[in-house]
Amino acid sequence: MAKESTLIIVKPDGLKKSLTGNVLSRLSETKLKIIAAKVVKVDKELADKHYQHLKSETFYPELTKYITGQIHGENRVMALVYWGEDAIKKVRALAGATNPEEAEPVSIRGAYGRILTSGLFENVIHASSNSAEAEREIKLWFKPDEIVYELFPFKEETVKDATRRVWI
Ligand code: DAT
Ligand code: MG
Repeated sequence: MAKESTLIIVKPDGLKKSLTGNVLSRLSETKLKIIAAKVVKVDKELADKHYQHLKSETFYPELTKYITGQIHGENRVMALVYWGEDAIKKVRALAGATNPEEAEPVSIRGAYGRILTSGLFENVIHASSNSAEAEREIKLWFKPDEIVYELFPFKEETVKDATRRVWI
């Protein structure tokens, strides 16, 4: 199996419950490398793109509320890219099943997840499910300069008269 990369998101419940350290400790068991990390405020547009394959599901409105922080009053997530041998499968195994009730009790979702009254699975982390999804998701959440490895082909653009924020 070749080296591959995977996207992990510590979701708003993970931040609200101060579980970031616990999640990263569990992930360090994999011996994979962290090659990108940042804290992100998720807007509806990013939520829709990230969960584009689930738009027709009955739980979709709750799911976008969840990832944009409207359920926890915590509009922050932590996004990370892990890289190494069999990264996608290793991280999915540590994460556990999508439904926290069915997840192995020692998995991240089994230990820290729960099912909300609405029926939504509040399951602490997202982890890419295959290499095509991992590439799509990493490109959605990170710019080339935010990742320490050159994972995917990129191009350079010169942006003229662009406005950006700088420290005063
Ligand atoms: P995963 O996150 O394990 O890849 P997914 O991509 O199918 O699972 O779904 C994305 C998220 O949506 C999942 O983490 C929790 C929620 N979800 C999925 N299936 C659900 C269901 N049947 N009922 C409630 N929430 C669900
Ligand atoms: Mg998925």
